[in-house]
Amino acid sequence: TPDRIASAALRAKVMSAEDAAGLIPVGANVAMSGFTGAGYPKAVPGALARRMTAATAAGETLRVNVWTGASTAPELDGALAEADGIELRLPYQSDPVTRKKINAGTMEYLDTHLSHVAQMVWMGFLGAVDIAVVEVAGIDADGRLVPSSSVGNNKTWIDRADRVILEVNSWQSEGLRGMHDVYYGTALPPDRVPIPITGPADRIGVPHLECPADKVIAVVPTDAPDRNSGFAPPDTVSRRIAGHVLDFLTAEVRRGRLPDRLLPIQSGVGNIANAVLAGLAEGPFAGLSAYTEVIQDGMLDLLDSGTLATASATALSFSPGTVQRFNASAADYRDRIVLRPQEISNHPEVVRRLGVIAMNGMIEADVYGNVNSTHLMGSRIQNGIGGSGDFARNGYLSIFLSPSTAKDGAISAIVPMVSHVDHTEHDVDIVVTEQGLADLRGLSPKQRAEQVIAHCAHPDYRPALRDYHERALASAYGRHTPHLLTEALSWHARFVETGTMRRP
Ligand code: 0RQ
Repeated sequence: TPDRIASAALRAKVMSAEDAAGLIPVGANVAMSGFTGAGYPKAVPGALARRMTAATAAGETLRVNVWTGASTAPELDGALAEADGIELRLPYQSDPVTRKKINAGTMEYLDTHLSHVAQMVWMGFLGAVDIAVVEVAGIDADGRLVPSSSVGNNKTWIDRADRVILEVNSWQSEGLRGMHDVYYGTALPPDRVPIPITGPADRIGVPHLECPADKVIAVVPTDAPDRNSGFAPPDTVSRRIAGHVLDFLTAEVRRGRLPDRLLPIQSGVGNIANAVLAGLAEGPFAGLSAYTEVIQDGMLDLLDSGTLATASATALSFSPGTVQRFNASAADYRDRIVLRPQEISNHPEVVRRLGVIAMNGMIEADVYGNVNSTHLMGSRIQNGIGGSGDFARNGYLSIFLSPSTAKDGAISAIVPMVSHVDHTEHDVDIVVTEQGLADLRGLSPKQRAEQVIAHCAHPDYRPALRDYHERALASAYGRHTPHLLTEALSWHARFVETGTMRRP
């Protein structure tokens, strides 16, 4: 690891994770690196969690607020949540222990659009960044930092923090050097200028992070892999969903509403998104581009096959097998992959300009096209909105995907009224389940309901949805978006009471 720390000034600050964690004050706003299990600090959070547990045993309380790029890993979110050490968490998580504490009401969680976090910090809406803990892949002799497998909010964390702890992870591939594009041109209103990206792979910044050496209070060498969770091989349901999306895109090209090479694609996280990417590999497309936030296995396969020419993102999130292959040849991808700060990878201005095709998973949609991406039964958080809103509202096409049922059919993903709204009917163009695809563009609410019920609902729930819609049409207070107010959320209530949305 000393090879990775070329700056003598920073090499002098090398210390253990325990010593570094000891520098984090009680109650601090701690801004950490990490995005979808990539590029998060591997050692200091665990050491901080041990300090917290020791404090509790001694009758004291040591809690901090934790800000990140997006989701991290058991070594960060899991360890700190287990130690009951997080007062408030933002902006996205997918950790089981964290989820449990949030839903038990013992941890505060602020679920924010990922592109908004950096500007919120610059505007002072969230308070001061007391300390940043950032993983890098190396430190150059002049003190410049080589970013790691995600960029996330790291530029903002380092710029705004009073003190910075760096973890230098020698597990990260040296081939990452030069892949990043860190834009230092952002400003606050009224001094903003256009973000000069007109093509998905444009480079507008520098390949490193800048950090004054005197801000750095500790440097901790590590050698540990990213989370690298695996993907389930596409099953029948996800293959069908992918098939509907591909048929739709092909038809849009035929109708002249999309170019042959489509428009830059954005794909969410998870197995279904991965299956859609696998489907693209089998389709007729070549030379495509991606303007997205995460590059996962499916996208790397597309880059390898030439289906995808270039990909812009803020993080790499591979399975254990794929990351080995990638790390061994990362340098070969430098001209095709650009990793940017998340405020740029998800920037509404750029997403709108490029005309991104946004494809994201959802928990449920209602018959009128409102989408819930985050809450189970209206109250229990699953993960968070992540970047889905950044892309959905501003994309050229906004597509939401889900199996038509969850929990072995006990839950319908198509409901009379969503129990929580992340993406309003105004932000949703297409809803897809394994049953089919509903194209909601240009349709009134009543017309949308017909499409969603006919094409997306599971046959077991279709008659009940039709019945609801017909009765609402006949007797609702208003007939524009007809609802039966005392019944609209009764499916969710029934599930909470009986364990199924099915009628007895
Ligand atoms: O639960 O894990 O207990 O089995 O939700 O569902 O079907 O495996 O689908 O992995 O694609 O996740 C919306 C959560 C879908 C995800 C969501 C339960 C289901 C299962 C996962 P189990 P699936 P996916 C870019 C974009 C928001 C962030 C986003 C997500 C679990 O896509 O977090 O889009 N999106 N970011 O059983 C009860 C329902 C359910 C349900 C699913 N209707 N009721 N449970 N589940 N539907 C990436 C970033 O921003 C970083």
